[in-house]
Amino acid sequence: MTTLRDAAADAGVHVGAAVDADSLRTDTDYRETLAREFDAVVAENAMKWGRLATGEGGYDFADADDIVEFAERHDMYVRGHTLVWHRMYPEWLRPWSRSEAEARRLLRTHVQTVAGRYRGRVDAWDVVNEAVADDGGLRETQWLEALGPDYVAEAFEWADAVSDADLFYNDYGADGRSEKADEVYELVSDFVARGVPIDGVGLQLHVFDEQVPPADVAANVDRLTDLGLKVHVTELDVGIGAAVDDRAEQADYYRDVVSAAVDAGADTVVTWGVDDGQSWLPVASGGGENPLLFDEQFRPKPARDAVVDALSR
Ligand code: 9MR
Repeated sequence: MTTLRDAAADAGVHVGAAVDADSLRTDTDYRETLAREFDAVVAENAMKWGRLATGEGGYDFADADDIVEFAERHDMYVRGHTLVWHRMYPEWLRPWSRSEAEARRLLRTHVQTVAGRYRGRVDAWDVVNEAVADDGGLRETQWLEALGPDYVAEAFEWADAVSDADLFYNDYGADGRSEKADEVYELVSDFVARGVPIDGVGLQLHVFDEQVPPADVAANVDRLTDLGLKVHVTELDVGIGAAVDDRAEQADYYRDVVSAAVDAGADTVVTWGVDDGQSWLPVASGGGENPLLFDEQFRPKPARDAVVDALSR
């Protein structure tokens, strides 16, 4: 049977999954499915600041290291997620209670500690995640408030100084044609024009309220690659009962959207989890369920075969 991994290798792309360090340690099916079917990983949570931090200035890299070591043992491409985000950061940080200089020093030190530690081992970093607001402009975050609008570009400069990974801007709701997709396009076009060291854009592609037309994804990938940027689909999942009605429709959508993205030049496709038993989707949003390529028993679903098809054409 052709695995996802085989099909991706033939297509010259990576196919990955977001992983959880505990499952990797404790669940044999999880480990075997991941190693057999995927050639790329991203830590679903283990590289977020709030998970890494042990106290002011302290770090515990055990979970993140386990994921990277697993990837190395199985010859996998590693996406790092994420250095700068407005969520899941340590409670003690309180950027709003700091001077601008102190907030900048703390954020820069964090970016450089983590990106520096994994130099040569993480292949692509989501340097900044979800900095664009849903209704336009930059999202009002603690970082915008503390540092001003240049913090996004600064983060890329800081990461570039210590890392040889490809540096990505990653966001949701910017996958196809939307005002937010245009905002992200403007942001990264400006970075390219100004020589900010950005290498790519991550389109999350969580599909749980309505389908993003594959042709729109292709058009977006096209215009981003025309800027000279790489494009990764970074967090793909497709909720049944919301965006699609059943497994067959889910498979069709996976096939169409993956082939549209890859044909337009996306070179990595990552699903936000391995199996339906462990997805953020049902709990977090109510926007459908069972969104991934393997069921709770790690049996391949029609969607998995559809992605093999999409990559084999
Ligand atoms: O799936 C992740 C969930 O387990 C975490 O509780 C949550 C907060 O850290 O983040 C989820 O992953 C998000 C990702 O980091 C960024 N894009 C949206 C993802 C789903 O919410």
